[in-house]
Amino acid sequence: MNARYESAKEVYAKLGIDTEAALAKLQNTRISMHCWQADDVHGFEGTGALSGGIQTTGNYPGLPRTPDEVFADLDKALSLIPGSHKINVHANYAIAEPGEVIDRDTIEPRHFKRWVEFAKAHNCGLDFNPTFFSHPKAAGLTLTSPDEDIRNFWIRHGIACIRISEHFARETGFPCLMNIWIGDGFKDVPADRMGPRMRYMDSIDKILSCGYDKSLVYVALESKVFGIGVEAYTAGSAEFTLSYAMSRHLTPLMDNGHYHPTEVVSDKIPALLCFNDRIALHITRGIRWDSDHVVAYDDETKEMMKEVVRCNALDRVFLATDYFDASINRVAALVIGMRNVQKAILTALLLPNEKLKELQDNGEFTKLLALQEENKLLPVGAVWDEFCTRNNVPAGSEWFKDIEDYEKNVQLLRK
Ligand code: RNT
Ligand code: ZN
Repeated sequence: MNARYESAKEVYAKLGIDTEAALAKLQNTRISMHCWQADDVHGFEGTGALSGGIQTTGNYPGLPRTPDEVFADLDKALSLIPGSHKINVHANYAIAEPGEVIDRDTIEPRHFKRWVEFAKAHNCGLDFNPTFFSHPKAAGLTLTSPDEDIRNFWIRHGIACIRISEHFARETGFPCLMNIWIGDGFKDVPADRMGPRMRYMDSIDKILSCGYDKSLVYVALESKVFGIGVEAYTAGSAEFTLSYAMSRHLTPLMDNGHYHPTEVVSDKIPALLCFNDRIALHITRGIRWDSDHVVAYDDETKEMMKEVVRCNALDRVFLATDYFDASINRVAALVIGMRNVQKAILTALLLPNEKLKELQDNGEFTKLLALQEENKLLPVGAVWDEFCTRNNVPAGSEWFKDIEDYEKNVQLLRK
């Protein structure tokens, strides 16, 4: 018996909060861990630089060079993250047979065999993302291109990805979220804002018209306000993607790095939950811009998770991490961000949410503020450590020793 946990349990019990119930809910909450933090979004195609207006910065040693090394790193990360999760895979992580040449429009489920094996071995689900960037045909526009050949190529890619998503769901037993995000846009003031959006609409309509099992695959659409090189205009703006997703009964996806800096996704979550059965999140941390820093246990992460919990929507929100920092140990980056999302969920689960709502409804705003502020120092850390221990994962900062060993014995040997 852990004395710290027992004492925290009592503190919470006095507030009417059941720590065991919170632990059970956290145990059942899967977060989709993005594979692409492992290797700076390179993927396995061996093609050139990252494009699409996203960027990794930094050159920390230990970058994995092969699929084997990526899988080893993901395995290490999962071993330090409590609970069972999902892995979020991008299409550019396809693995061709030796000597086989594949392109984005010819990928098939068999090219992701190792991802399915990895997921099964780790009791993970799999989510999927078409990759509409880092490709010769993505030098300009993709699904919004006025060039029919280019547009058709990317439509074929989208359809290929739906097939792979169905396969993932069947193989793992978990529905697969397939998220469409394109970096299409313009550096400077466009002459035609509607044309690209109409073509985007038509392209996604064509992808979806391939037909798929909606109980297996949830198609999401992610918005973005700008990207590097597309500062003036993006086709997939918030209004476009939300309207499209809702009109086609898809799942809207919000990445909290993709809005104007004073907008907060925490406030958008309950708004979208009023109208959508399911929504999806990319949890990230922007510093000054969509910088994709590792998720911290910060106010907005906590506020977002509070909304998911307070709306009783843990089973209606697809949670995923999305960031890429190449300036620190990449495995540690995965562990830190995933654990922080979990800590934020736990923090939300350990609040007297019903009581606080009552205070609001009764107009008792002084007391509401007082309690909200005092609640910030409740002993959530002791409950979190208990969660880690029960899941056979190091508690506190103990896990970092593993990273130091792994870095020394594995990552730094990759020259
Ligand atoms: C880019 C989007 C998108 C990507 C991944 C790699 O700004 O956030 O989700 O991060 O597709
Ligand atoms: Zn994202």
